[in-house]
Amino acid sequence: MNDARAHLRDQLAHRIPVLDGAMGTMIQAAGPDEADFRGDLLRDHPTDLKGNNDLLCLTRPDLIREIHHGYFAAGCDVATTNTFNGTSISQQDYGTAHLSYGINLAAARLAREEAVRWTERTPDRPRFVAGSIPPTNRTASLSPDVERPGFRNVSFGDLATAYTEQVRGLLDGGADLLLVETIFDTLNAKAALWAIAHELRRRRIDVPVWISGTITDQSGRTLSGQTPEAFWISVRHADPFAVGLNCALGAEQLRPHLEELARRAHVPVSAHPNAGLPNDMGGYDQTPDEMARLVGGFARDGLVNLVGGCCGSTPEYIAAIVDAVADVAPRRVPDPAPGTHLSGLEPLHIREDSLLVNVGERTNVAGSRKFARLIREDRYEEALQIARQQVRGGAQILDVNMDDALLDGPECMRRFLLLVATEPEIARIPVMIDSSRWDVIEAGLECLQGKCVVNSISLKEGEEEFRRQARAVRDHGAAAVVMSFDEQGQADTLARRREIAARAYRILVQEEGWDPADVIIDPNVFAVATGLPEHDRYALDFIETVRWIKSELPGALTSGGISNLSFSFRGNDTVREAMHAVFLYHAVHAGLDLAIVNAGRLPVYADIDPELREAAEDVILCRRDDAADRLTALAQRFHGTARHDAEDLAWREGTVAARLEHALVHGIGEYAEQDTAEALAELGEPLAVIEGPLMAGMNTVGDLFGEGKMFLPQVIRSARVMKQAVKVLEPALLAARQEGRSQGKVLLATVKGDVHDIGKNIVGVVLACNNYEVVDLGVMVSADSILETARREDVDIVGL
Ligand code: THG
Repeated sequence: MNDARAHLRDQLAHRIPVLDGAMGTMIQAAGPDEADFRGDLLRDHPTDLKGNNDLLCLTRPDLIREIHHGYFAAGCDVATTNTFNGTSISQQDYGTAHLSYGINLAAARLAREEAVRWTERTPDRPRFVAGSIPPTNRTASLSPDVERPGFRNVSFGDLATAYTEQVRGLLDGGADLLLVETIFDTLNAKAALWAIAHELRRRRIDVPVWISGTITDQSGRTLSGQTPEAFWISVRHADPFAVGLNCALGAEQLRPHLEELARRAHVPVSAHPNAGLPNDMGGYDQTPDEMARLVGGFARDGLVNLVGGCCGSTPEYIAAIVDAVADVAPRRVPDPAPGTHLSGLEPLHIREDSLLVNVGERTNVAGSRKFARLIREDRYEEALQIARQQVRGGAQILDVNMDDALLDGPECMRRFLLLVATEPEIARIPVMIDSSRWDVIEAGLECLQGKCVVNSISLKEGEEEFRRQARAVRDHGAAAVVMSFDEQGQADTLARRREIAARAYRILVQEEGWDPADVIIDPNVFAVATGLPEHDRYALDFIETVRWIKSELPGALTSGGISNLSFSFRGNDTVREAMHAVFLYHAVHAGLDLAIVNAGRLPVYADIDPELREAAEDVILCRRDDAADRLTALAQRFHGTARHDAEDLAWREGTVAARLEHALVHGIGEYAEQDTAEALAELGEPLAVIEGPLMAGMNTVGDLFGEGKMFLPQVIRSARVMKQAVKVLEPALLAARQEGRSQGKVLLATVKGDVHDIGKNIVGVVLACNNYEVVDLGVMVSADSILETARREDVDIVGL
């Protein structure tokens, strides 16, 4: 076992080790100037480097070493490296991406040297180095452009490449642990975890991985919209040595989220909050004693196994925290919760006593003519509507399939899933990536922050390929459907189905170390009542295989694509749905866990016409030789009673103001234009529409966000609807504005390092509507360019 792991494990059994405090705060206090940041190395670098703290590892190593020294002297056990902007992605902003490896190498060496020195002084208390692996300044799950929700400025692949380089530097420099921290987007973290797993495997070494997320607002969610528990489910495949929360909120506000994590995580839990919330000047007012009292409270209440500080904390704070937790027993680490745990933005638990899990089938180009047409015609927004229908119809997992010879499968999968990620109502639930093509599955895996299901892998191409795919699925932290296929073809008898299920289970669970709860076996649902007698036992054998799997392959789940069953009755939905209901009734009794179905279109077994039910049952349970003929005959009578699922449009009945508010709060764009036009006709004046119903709606959104009842991805949708509405008003606004006198000139910009401009854009519109002249410099704007423009344009106000 790795030394750090063994030592920390011993320590964790009886005390609460302490991590250091903020690096940035200490650097800021030391006040290095531009020349310090440049050193000799970057004397002639073309852009400003001040603020690129990580560079100081190369150009002012003495300063960084001194900071580590200060924290060890304060009594911490673990130092974090000065690498919070250490990926090539973050370094790009400064034109120093090529220095990433060297920065990380130097950073780990510096911390290591200091740790060794302190370990020599206090051999009974060895000190360790955690390589800090940051979120970077981009998010793989969110679009930086409100109007293009499917757009991303960074991909999983970009992140994995950058993280690999960082991890190499940190490991070569002697980091004992790898700390993936301040995670605001779990997809970024998953790319880091993927890179770490690959690098450690390549080196054949064991290094403990520590994962720490961040909750940035009152919604109690990560920036990309996950609850703490969904976050934990999404990263637990990395088998972390500890998981925790850090940064953003101070200790007081972090507490409820920490409690949720501590209840769920079966590994040690850490907390290194900020020293309270920043004040108006960006400083921190909480005193070391106050922070230590709160963090000590976490410890006394059994919530944590490791603590430390984030922004605003200094050696004084850490010394106080070391004191506060010195004699407190660590949190008792619970056993893992039994069952299968998946996640979208929210968790999905499948336990032994769970009801059947409903997997929505219609987002499948092979399973819905309408979905196929929308994808082919590039109408993704409308295709999303089908996903929404599945969710509203009760789907708990969404099956997505883009297998069509005429489509670019990986690209369609990527585009659709990236759009799904921006629809909180849909992204709430986990995705099932349905494809027989590995490149499509991989494209899907790289787009999902939650723990998804791969549908499917099989022994079709032999054991080696099966193992290869299984490992890749696991590296991405997904569960997998295993189809009952092997080198000889698909299993269509009870014996063959059992044989393949047992073999796949043995390979995955006994040989590859899979948690059986991540193995979902599909014994093949085939069409029955086809007219061929050799198909008669298909349904019954499926049900019997399910029963056998549930008793003989402990922990594994079972699944099936139910609509396949009734292909011979295509066009007759009444008969098909009756067959599905009867089949599910028996399969669920046998232990079926998941069913891929048209969510919302399953009749209740007891509601089916008794005559039809009996005929369907005869077919499914293979009870008589003429069962198929009898059902076919009966089908004529039950033909064509198709219903259609109407959306709940009651909200359309309200006043125009109420409708606009509803659309803003729920992020529904479809009617925004028509309702805004109606409001304009009613109120006569574009400004009245903005200041009246639109602002009222946005205020409600603001209130809900403030109360933690909405989270960022939902607010982004509201902002999109707002934009749609404002666009309708723009011509009238411009006409109106020419009449009024300018109230003044305002420069607006989103500062360098940030691409999120929702707030700025709304402020810009509102100001423009109030006859201010707005100069909008866009996003990622440098201080120089802001100052230069402010002077040149002679503005009255600068808003950043
Ligand atoms: N096992 C696993 N995955 C699967 C299947 C399975 N994925 C695909 C499929 N089978 C399950 N999904 C569907 C989706 C739709 C239909 C059948 C199975 C279906 N569609 C109508 C039809 O073809 O008649 C479409 C009608 C329309 O176009 O509106 O029946 O078994 N692991």
